[in-house]
Amino acid sequence: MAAGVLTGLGGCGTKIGITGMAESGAAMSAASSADSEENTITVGFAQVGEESDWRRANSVSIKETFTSKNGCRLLFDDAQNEPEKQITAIANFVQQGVDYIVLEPIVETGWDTVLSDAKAAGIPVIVADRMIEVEDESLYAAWVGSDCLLEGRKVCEWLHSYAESEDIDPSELKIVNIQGTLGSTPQIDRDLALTEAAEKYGWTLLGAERGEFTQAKGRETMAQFLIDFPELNVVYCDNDNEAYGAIEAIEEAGRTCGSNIEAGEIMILSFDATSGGLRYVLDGTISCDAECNPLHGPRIEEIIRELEAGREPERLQYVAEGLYVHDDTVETVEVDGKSYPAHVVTEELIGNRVY
Ligand code: GYE
Repeated sequence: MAAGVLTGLGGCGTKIGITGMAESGAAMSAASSADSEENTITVGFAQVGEESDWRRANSVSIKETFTSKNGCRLLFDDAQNEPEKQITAIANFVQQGVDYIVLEPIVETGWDTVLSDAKAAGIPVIVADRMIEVEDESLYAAWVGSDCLLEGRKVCEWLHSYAESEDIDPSELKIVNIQGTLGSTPQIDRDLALTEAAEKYGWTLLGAERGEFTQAKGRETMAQFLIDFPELNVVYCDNDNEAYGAIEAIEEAGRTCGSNIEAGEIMILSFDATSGGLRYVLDGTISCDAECNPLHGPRIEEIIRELEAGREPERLQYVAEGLYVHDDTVETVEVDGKSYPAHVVTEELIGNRVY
């Protein structure tokens, strides 16, 4: 299988090069390149698409991690948000006999057959970002990503506490939901948190429509919501790019975004907390934004390193993430008995953000 040995701290295969000190230059470089070839780890990476700022930052993280300098050969496939294409990408990686397959799945289902083929070929699969639903859990070695249900619950608990401290009756919260790609983990889990909270607290859920995690679709969906539900006062966006689109549509309709819904503002809630999203939180356009961290490259590298060393990586690896808000009305939120701080966004915080 993978010929490289993950040693050192620098990256994938670091056994590159120091061979044949006494050889002539030409022979030495031939030996070196054969040796580095032998030690190179080939990673087939199946990416979702380019739908969002989060995704672009994620792709950069992957490309910066799996470099030839780090002893890796990266085969990067962009499925352009089409599940069929992504299955084909995995099938191709199997056929090419890569050392590892890394899958960031568009949707959760449909993976059993192609991942069984990977298993039969002896290629370990690492799943990152979104999750998959498979009958045989041994079809992948480990998963790393965000707890999207927790993200959703934090945002909903923030809304609940905010409304309470402003004396807003729960039924007066008239919410629309701009949904991410249907069947993807962040859509399923963030929206589940919303429907659960709406039920629990008695909020009014006016509608849920797809926004595909993109700015263009977010804008189109929001424009329609404003026509269908002029009474709406809260927009729950499944990511920042949808929020950007929603903001455009709201401002075009002559309305204002902000937390003061009693004064007629429309409150925006969002996910990702990219620097663009946080800038909107700072100026009050977005009220609350839950972090979703896209920098998975080094985390996946660590998993590969464990596997190369013959160890079993932890199966489910959740990334710790923060909650960001415009003002200090709510200082902490509680989910499942655990308390999480709501960080008021500052210029400095945005400056330190790398995505
Ligand atoms: O929130 C969104 C992206 O899967 C967690 O996908 C990821 C989501 C992220 O397009 O912006």
